[in-house]
Amino acid sequence: MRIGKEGKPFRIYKFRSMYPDSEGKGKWNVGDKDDRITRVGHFLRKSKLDELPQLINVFKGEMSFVGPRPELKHYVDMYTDSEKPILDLKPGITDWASITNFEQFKFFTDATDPDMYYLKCVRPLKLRLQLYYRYNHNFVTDMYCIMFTIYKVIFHSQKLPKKIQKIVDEYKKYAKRGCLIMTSEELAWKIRRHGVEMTHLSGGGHIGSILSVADIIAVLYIDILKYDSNIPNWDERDRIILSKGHAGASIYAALAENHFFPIDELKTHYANGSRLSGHVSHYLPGIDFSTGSLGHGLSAGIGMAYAAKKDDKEHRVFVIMGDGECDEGSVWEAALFANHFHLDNLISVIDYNHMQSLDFCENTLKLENLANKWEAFGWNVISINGNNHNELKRAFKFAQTKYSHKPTMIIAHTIKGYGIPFMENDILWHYRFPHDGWEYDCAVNELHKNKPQGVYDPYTPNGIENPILPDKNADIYRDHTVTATWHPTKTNRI
Ligand SMILES: Cc1ncc(C[n+]2csc(CCOP(=O)(O)OP(=O)(O)O)c2C)c(N)n1
Ligand SMILES: [Mg+2]
Repeated sequence: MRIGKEGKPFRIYKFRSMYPDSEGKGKWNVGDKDDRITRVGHFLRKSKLDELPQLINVFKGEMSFVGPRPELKHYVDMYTDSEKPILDLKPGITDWASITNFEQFKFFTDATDPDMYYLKCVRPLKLRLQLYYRYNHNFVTDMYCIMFTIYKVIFHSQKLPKKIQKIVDEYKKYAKRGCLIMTSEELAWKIRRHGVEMTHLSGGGHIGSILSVADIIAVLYIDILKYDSNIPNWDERDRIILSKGHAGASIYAALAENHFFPIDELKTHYANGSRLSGHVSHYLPGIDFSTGSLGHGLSAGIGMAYAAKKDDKEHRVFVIMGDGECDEGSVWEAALFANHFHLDNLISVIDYNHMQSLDFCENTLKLENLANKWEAFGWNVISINGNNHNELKRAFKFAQTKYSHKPTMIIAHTIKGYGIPFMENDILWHYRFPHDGWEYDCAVNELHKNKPQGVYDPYTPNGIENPILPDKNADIYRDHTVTATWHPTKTNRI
């Protein structure tokens, strides 16, 4: 059985290539030395003729000639929100992923655990290509795909269409440096998990701010930014500035997960003498600009974008700011400059969580209507849900339109503390770190409730057994803003 359009299961027709009763014995995935395959089966699989009976599925209306290859149910169950649109299409006999092939058999032959290889090495690229197909296919590309499939089957050619080759090359670059591709959702989860551990161990940091921006950073590092961790200062890399530098742990985690430095070093966050200072430090490979004093990142990014234009360079500059940070006058001076010099190579994001350090932004200094303000300053403005990966990816893709002659501002509506319900929208967690006891135990277990399958938690692989729970006096689910009526620091002025 396979999963078809809109998640409906159907029986797929295939020529048998295995001995009877082989299914379910051992692995789901099959390498070409697997002794469950018959001799004729080897021939059928190599020549791809085992797929031919799927013409019956096509005539029954369950499949198309071209479309994402149908998956087994347990793999479809693992689809993240941004992967689910693959199910909008009828599955097909061939697609970009199947013609890419990328030496699947070789992978499986060498693999001691073919299932793990499928999960970590084959599936990520396959899903990328299927999503690419989902959003870019039309009649002409389908015809091209069919012809290419026939060509490859006859000539066993490794040649690929240019666009597909580009995606595969990107994948191989990752594979070469030992990094198995992650989805942005997986990286976001890891950023959150590292963030909890780093702030817990160091007794410092801004966990609410880290959780708020984790999705933005993850989408940038997985789907958008051009970089090579082997050459951190590569001249053509995209530049990125986390202007809300107090959330530095988020970008440190993304860099470590992408092999800029060892993951173990994350444990030194905030420690004396560590390169991972509490606020973002350029002593680390992959960091373009130190931040922490709010209000400077946009100006620095604009300098970089302006220089890139002057030097005729193709790279882009990304700046992530906080909404509270927009209280700084320097932000608006920079806004004028970027418009005046038509910096369409500059993409900025505001992590619009409506909170700053002690209160809601609107109680501190009114920002509304934020989108109108940036528009009035001449920027291209996109408002989205900044904790939704699909919306983030679409916004960044849209912002990539060159020659618009305008800088782009993505107003990303987020939730401070996102991912750990008792921290969400509670200002307490701007400065407070998860302490020993229920705070740490519950934070970890809340994250584990939404852990994507296949992601490994290096600190508490299975979450925390027998966690300490908050007692009835715990300071939880209360309004901790300075304007809250009960608050001991409430002043008459406010
Ligand atoms: C120039 C400057 N003033 C004050 C601070 C202290 N400070 C640290 S975080 C913060 C609030 C930032 O809020 P926001 O930009 O909304 O970021 P969030 O934590 O909500 O993501 C402040 C005022 C600072 N780091 N820099
Ligand atoms: Mg904020």
